[in-house]
Amino acid sequence: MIEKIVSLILSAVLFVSGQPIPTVPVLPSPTIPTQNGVSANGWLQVSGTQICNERSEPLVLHGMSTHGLQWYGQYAGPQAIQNTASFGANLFRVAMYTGENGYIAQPESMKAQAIAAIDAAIAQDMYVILDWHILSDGNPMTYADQAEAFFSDMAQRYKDTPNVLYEICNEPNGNVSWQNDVKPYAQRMIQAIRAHSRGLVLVGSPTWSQDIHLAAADPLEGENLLYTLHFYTGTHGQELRARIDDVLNKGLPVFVSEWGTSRADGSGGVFLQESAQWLDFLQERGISWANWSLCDKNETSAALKPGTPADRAWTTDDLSESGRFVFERF
Ligand code: DCB
Repeated sequence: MIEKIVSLILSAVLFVSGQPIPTVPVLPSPTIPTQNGVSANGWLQVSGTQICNERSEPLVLHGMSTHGLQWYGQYAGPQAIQNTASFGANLFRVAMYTGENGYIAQPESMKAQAIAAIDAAIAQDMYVILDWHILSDGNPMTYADQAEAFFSDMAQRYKDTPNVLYEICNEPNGNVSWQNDVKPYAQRMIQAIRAHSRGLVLVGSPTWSQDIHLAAADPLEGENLLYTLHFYTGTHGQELRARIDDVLNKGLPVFVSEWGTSRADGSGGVFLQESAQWLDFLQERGISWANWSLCDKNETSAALKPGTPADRAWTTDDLSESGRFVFERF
């Protein structure tokens, strides 16, 4: 509203002065390093249930997740990432699907795209999650060999770069167990990553990364590990929040590496009241989050209006209802 008034006054002034009339204000760019960016905070570490910076001060990360790089790769490019940073995000999640014509089908091009996105986020002083986005391949063990080679390579590549967080399995689902599948998979990936990097490692759990209670009952050994909890505010509520508190009370750290303002299928709603309740809950606990997703797909969880170009600055006018709500919360 205030923006509308300001832009109206601006238009009137410029009209009188004979200058061209801008329709909507353009965002500041490029992003300058901020207090909550990597240059000010350095390597992250887990202390108790909290993420801390290099000086052991608590730090919370907020940002966007891409949609699948194989479909919406343009929104993982330098301009889109800069735009996201300009709205105040200090986190960017690069969702590299394994199935669905992703990494397993085209490893070289997917990897190149992921690297380009990570490097663009680094250039914006952001923390960046490299997400091995298992979904239709519900059991992470299915492509454990490929995952191990990939993470070993990437951890080596970014071993001196404090920006990168490693999310080893987006959402295990279907007939998969923590004890027999996800935990042994995680142990393997952690070993592969730790051979090179001390970066944070984010670990999923069965039922689309909702079963953190199963993980907490049989936790992983190691440093700088966090358990991911994913939710969609039109589907998930109090039950998952209670799970988070139980896990925190056990002293284990939680990271919301994906959540949406929609139903769990990415559509329906948007559920903004429920979303506000969720974000307040996370904020009270200092839990970091990334929102699904930065794309213009015709689904309510998408942050951009259909047709929004990826190669220019965005104004709030380019954001969907979900996008406006989420970007406001950065
Ligand atoms: C997760 C996935 C993510 C998925 C979103 C929304 O899946 F990590 O990949 O994104 O949540 O469902 C959706 C996109 C669609 C796309 C579809 C397939 O928004 O545009 O067509 O992926 O690639 C979840 C999360 C939770 C639950 C189920 C799914 N759940 N799921 O609780 O039932 O089945 O994808």
